[in-house]
Amino acid sequence: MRALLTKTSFFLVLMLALAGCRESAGGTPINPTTPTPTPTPQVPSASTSSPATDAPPAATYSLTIGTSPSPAVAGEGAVIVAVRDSGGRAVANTAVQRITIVGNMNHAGMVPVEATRRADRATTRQAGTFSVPFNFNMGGDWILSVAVQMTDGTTVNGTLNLSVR
Ligand SMILES: [Cu+2]
Repeated sequence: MRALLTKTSFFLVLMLALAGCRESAGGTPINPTTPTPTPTPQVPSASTSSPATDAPPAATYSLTIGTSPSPAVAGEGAVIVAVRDSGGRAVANTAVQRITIVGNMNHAGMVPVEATRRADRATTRQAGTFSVPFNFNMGGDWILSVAVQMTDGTTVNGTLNLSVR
């Protein structure tokens, strides 16, 4: 009886693992009849240079990062991100796709706090300025890493070091 139970639970674990694989493969079902592709012979590459890019130079943007309230206090608040173009002008809200913030602290055992929001759900009264709800779950010194995904496919990164009361 015990042996049967063990076998059953092993089978369940296997099923879960397979389901996980399927999910991570983007929903494509695993086809067991697919032949194993013949390994391509490894031709040593003569060139070690990075591949050339034909894309035009990406527009340069800059970020101004702040908090609400300011100065920041422990608890639920918001991170305010203003995106400007190379000329220092605020970008149009539609030029921004998504804002992601990872907050970390330099003490051991800190679990980083992550917040992400679609730009069109983070707009403020000011064009090109976005507000992302963020939980400063403890006081102390924080490092915010902000990644702004632009509609043109580029990502603009910025950091803010701040002290949270
Ligand atoms: Cu902490």
